[in-house]
Amino acid sequence: MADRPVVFSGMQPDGVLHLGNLLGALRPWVQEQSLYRNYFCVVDLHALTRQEPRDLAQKTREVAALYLAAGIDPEQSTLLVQSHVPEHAELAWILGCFTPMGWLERMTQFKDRSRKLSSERIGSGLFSYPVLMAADILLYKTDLVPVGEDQRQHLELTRNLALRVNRILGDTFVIPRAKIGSIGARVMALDDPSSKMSKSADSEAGRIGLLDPPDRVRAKFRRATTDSGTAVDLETASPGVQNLLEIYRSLTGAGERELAEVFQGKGYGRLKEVVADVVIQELEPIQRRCHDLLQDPVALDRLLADGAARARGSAGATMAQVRQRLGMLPAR
Ligand code: ATP
Ligand code: LTN
Repeated sequence: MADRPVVFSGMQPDGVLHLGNLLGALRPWVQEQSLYRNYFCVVDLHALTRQEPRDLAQKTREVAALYLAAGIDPEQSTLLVQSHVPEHAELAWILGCFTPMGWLERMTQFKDRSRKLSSERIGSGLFSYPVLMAADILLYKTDLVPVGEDQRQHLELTRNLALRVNRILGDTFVIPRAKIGSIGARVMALDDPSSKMSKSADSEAGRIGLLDPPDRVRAKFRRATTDSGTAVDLETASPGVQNLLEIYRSLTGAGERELAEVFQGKGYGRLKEVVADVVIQELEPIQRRCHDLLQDPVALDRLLADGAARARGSAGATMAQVRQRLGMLPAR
């Protein structure tokens, strides 16, 4: 067990998880969890950067329940809440002292988000968000970080930061690698295939919530943006149609030839129905299990407490090493 590569990943409890989160991250985590020593985190401190932490405790439980419902096995993987392991925030402060402002200024996610807010509403936490993410990853000497395509730039910053600190302090951190799938790593919004499906977008119509009932899923797919064409291949179809085909491929494992066999000449109305069907079929058992898990919050909290205790073992060891290399006076 100890010699398996370490995997770390997380999601913010700032809304209901959606199909993009499932296909880009959660499903790949589940599919490969037996190969690695895994830490799957609910990153509640990151969610504070949205500055409207409504129902944080409830949403934290809900994300944890969805991890489990989708197939994360707490025997095989450590499931933790970020704020239960204070070493995350401590290492983030230290790493922040070694992070050039210019690196953070280049982050496209920061630029996108801050463009939408007045400067009074941009907390410095939003700016240093990637430093906390680097701390999450480096704390566990992580080898691999399975994420969606949108996180590639944050991972690059994490690697550069680890290299920089290793140069200053001597070899301390493992240099992690992003693990981004070839299908499902960028699910687009159903109502606007030029932007990714997102928890925080204003329009509900663009995302399929993992807890959406079947009729809502079907209605959203019916209204999905397509066009008046007939192409059902991944090269020439319009972005909205390609997105539907990608979702289908990700859930069924169908190859490009099969896409043509299933959908050629059927019209986009039929494509939407079939994709809605496979999505509903995928979500049904997840929703059932999630509902059951949320019936017993005490058991869920206990499981999260176990996860935090396990995580603190590794996190504490890394922090002891970091403090010693920085020359901090040990507390007696
Ligand atoms: P927001 O859009 O509000 O920032 P989010 O939906 O991106 O939120 P996160 O908690 O930031 O949610 O992301 C959790 C994981 O899901 C990350 O690994 C991220 O890369 C992945 N992910 C998010 N959106 C998509 C998407 N549309 N397609 C594929 N993967 C995604
Ligand atoms: N920034 C990530 C969430 C996140 C994360 C992490 C992902 C926070 N810490 C560590 C992987 C590893 C996002 O998806 N928006």
